[in-house]
Amino acid sequence: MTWGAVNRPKQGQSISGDTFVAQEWDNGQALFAVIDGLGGGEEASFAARSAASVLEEHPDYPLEQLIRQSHHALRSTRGAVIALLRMDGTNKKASFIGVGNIGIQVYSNQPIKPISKNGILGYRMPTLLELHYSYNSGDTFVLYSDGISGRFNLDGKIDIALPPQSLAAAILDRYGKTNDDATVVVIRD
Ligand SMILES: [Mn+2]
Repeated sequence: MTWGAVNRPKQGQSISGDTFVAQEWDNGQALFAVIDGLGGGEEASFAARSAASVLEEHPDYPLEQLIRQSHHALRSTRGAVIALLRMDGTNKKASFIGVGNIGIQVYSNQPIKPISKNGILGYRMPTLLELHYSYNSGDTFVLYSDGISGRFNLDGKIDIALPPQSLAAAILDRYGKTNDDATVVVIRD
């Protein structure tokens, strides 16, 4: 499994209200997330980091439990939206839960079209929907915050065969909005 990530604040800000999590283990398991704290600056960053801390402390917990625990941890914050992806590289299985507006695009011959439920960690929990997929060796998963234009997966101008870090940087470069924090995580396995 290889992955790459970029996260930059909106123009004129020094702190990004987005964050990401990327953790891998020797047994082929990995956990990835993109988290967008509501608003911007310090308080958004604090909210996003609070959710990231929950994931980093308990990366082995079931996805639903991680979402619920993050929801509780964010109750006195601005709130955040999240997309959470667990990969099992040994068995080529992926599971996904999204709450709120984080995008995911998967390049695969398998029909992998994860969707998120509307909601905000810390404020409004939707009925959680955990999705499970089998993927093929070499498939590419892209998680991105709403500081990235969703056009990137439609107009075919990005070479998705680029190595993950280069692909993440290319997506940010071409499709990043200057008026929002922007994060891209690319995983290939
Ligand atoms: Mn945003």
